[in-house]
Amino acid sequence: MKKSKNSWGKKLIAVAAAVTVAVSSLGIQAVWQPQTAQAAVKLTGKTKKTAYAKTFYGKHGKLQVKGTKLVDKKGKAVQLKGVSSHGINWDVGQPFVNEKAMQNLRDEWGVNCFRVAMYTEDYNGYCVTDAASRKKLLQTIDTAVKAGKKLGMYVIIDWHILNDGNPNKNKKQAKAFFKKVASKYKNQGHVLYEICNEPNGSTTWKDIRSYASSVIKVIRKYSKKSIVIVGTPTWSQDVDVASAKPLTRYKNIMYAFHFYAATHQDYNRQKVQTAIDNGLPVFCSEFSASEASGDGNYDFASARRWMKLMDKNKISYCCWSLSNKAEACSLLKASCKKTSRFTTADLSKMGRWLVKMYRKK
Ligand code: IDC
Repeated sequence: MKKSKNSWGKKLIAVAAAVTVAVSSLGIQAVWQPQTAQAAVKLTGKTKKTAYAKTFYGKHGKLQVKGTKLVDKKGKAVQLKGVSSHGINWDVGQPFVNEKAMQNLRDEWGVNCFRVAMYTEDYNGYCVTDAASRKKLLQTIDTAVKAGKKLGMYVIIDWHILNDGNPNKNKKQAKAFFKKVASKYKNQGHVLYEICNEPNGSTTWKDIRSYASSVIKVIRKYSKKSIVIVGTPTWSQDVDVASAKPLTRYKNIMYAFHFYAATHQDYNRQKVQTAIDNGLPVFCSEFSASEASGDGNYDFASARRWMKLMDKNKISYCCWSLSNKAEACSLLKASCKKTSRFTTADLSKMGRWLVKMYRKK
């Protein structure tokens, strides 16, 4: 009885897969996704031993920028597949930044890069909180950097401006912060710096260029070659604008592009294409299939179109966010009370979609 149930299940999956293939080969966007495909992700929550040389960092080492691409120590193009923390200044973000969780992402999710998002002016952010909390924020960054080193994963330290629309508003604090982290992590080849998450409001590319020049100068005093990701106007969407006048003084600079697939569509895809055509190295340090609010509906068909564009151009990406907050973009269910050892049942619909996609690559 059990056996025939299983084989019926398998037949159903096969039929569903055949329908999907047939539909997509007709050039029609498959909006309908069979539930069975979602169920295919199986996570045990267990960790695996991996020889360092076999880890992503072990294989590729320190990254550089060549043309529009990220390349490894041998000059071979690489694409990072990442997950971003939620804000480490919130309790829906900080607890998930731990070595075990990062190892779960490495071993079972197909992730090779972890972004530590530290808000600057939102609640308990680095520029508005007290000394004790600032210390804790720095410790959380340190936890991620150390875990990344041990696990052979890349780690992005993200100065997460948002409320403070213009990065120049807290430029002094930014310079002091990047002095601290760049000097501390100067020998850590797996660390990347993202210097202004999402400039917004009336912030122009000229404003950002001026901010970036001063902050990169500080980073370069200590870390001569690390990758620095610079945010772009309109919540890191205007990479086309940046591509008309990129920063030229320093090497290994990339430009942030963010998309939320249910909001951002062809108009934004064209911006990325223009930037690439103009030779700009783009890094997609945040994305989700949700709306830009981080909540609302998913648009997986749009997300698939985005991934196609990213993969074709070998653009690296990080998915927002590793959290159990009750919002669509969270990769964990709100009912998940664990901070590591995630199993299939702990993943949200977004989490299951992401893992399935990452594991295929
Ligand atoms: C959102 C979080 C949400 C939090 C809010 C704070 O998901 O829980 O309350 O920030 O304002 C971004 C931002 C990122 C946003 C995310 C979703 O970089 O901070 O996180 N988003 O709105 N840009 C586009 C979307």
